[in-house]
Amino acid sequence: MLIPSLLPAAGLLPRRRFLQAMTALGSTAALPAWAQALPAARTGTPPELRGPHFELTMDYTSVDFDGRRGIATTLNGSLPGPTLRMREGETVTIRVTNRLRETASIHWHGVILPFQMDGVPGISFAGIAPGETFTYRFTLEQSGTYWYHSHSGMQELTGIYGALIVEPRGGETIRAARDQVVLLSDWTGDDPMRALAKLKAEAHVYNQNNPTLVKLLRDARQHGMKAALAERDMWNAMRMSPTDLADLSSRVLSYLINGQASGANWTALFKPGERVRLRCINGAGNTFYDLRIPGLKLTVVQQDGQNVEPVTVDEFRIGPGQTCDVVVQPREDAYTLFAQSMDRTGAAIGTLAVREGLKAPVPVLDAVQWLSMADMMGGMDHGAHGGEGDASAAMMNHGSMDHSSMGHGAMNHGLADGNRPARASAQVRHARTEWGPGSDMRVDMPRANLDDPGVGLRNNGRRVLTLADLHTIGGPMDPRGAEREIELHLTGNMERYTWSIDGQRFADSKPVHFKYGERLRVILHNDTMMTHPMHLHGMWQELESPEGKFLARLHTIPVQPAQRLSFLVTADALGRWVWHCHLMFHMDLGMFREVVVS
Ligand SMILES: [Cu+2]
Repeated sequence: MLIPSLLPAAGLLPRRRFLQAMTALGSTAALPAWAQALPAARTGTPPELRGPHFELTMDYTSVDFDGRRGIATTLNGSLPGPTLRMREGETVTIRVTNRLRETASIHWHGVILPFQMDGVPGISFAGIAPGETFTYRFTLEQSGTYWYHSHSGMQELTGIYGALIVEPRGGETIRAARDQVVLLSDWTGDDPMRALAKLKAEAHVYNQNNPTLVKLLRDARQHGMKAALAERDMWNAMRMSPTDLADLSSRVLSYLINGQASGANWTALFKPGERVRLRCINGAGNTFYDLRIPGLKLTVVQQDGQNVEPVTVDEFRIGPGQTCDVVVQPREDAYTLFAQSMDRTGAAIGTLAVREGLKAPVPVLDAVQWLSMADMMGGMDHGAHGGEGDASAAMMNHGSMDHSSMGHGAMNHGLADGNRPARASAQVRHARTEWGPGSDMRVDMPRANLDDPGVGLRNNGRRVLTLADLHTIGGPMDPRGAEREIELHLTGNMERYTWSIDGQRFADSKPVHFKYGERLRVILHNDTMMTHPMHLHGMWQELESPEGKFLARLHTIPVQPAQRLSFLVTADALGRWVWHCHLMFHMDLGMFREVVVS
């Protein structure tokens, strides 16, 4: 049984914030008078600025993405903002001036720095008030491909982001004749806050792939009408959709490469035979991209700024917040850079070519794959129930069972010294707060398979990168095992369009505490049907295999539906940090925690 919606969800949106956003940004339907004369944003490969001193100014500009017009918030008039090049070991100063009508901020995503420079309003600092300039100053202790973005309101969705490249102290070890930033993002044709309000009112409003009569008849032909109807009954009983892959779709989003929609055909140049490094960054507010370049192998050399043992693939999925550097060696005249959205409603498309004006064939979008039972329930053996129509909601633990006897808090499973488990515990501990309206499903038998490329990429005939393929060169940063284990559950209620951690929104939560200097293990357990790219500020997340073997140092970890994974953290950064899902709406609605290191 599901908990029924008790309130008209749209009414929950704070009205004041909604009005503010509407006034500040206007809407695409009718631009306010003040916005009519705005300069157009510069798009395409952005200008590059070199350190150690940088000046950035936020202001409003107009944009037009293949006919989808609107007002963007941009940096130095450019979308994406300038690419910032810095050097490892350098102390940089970045002066950010806010000419917007609202408080703004910049967060340096993946950069290890003092928390006062981290740029999260209300946690790290007060934010940058309209008309003010804030000076960021920090020393770079790392190198690699990173990016920066606003951490205020919906400014990231409306254009405040750019690439940040830190050159290694000892020179590049990744050999390439050319180096090109490929910054993927998305643009809401609608005002983001209005799109959010629509999702609150009707969670599936932008889903273009909901099962149709045509698909029912096709399934019935293949599997028989009884089985086809049983499957639909099951999804209906759970009040969920097997195609719930993205909250927003191309109905309301334009998919961009370096600030250009497909019609602009953004092009990167090369000479045949050259090794070309593509620094792929996903700066989208909502979109997971599946990127491939038909005809070219992609050698992954860096993930989240950290060099990895090279692995050659045909395709990789990149979620909001993640970066992935690949080296390619093109020999023909032109190739299509094809980044389809995870829900297959559109793609960001560009070209790699020996000169401007060329195009290569563009693949058709892949067919939509439905979420599987494993995405729903994890590792149970469901064979016995298939197609019989008895896959009821109760069986899947949708709130009908009494779990009051399982009152484990998810936190503070302290372990005595000398009793450091080599691997994460497999026993699922749902927090008490998960039995509430904030959570509409709980997975009791999660899957731990890190070699799953995820829905849409399974068995597609291409070699697809998975988390299990990533091996950061040099191994873990800290040889110690975990002294303590924390388990956090990613939760949500699709009917109400709410997102939370352990069933609690940020507003109702207490900070997570790390002890300064400790090495701890964090288990992330996804009790929803969506993939959440989880980003921790200030410290690295060192992903491990289910057997407890170190895999990769990451700032953003995508956790698939019904998946349970773990990583180690060294709490070596004092102060107040945050940890959140990098899907903007999920973050805004409460899949967000403060982390205090003391
Ligand atoms: Cu999320």
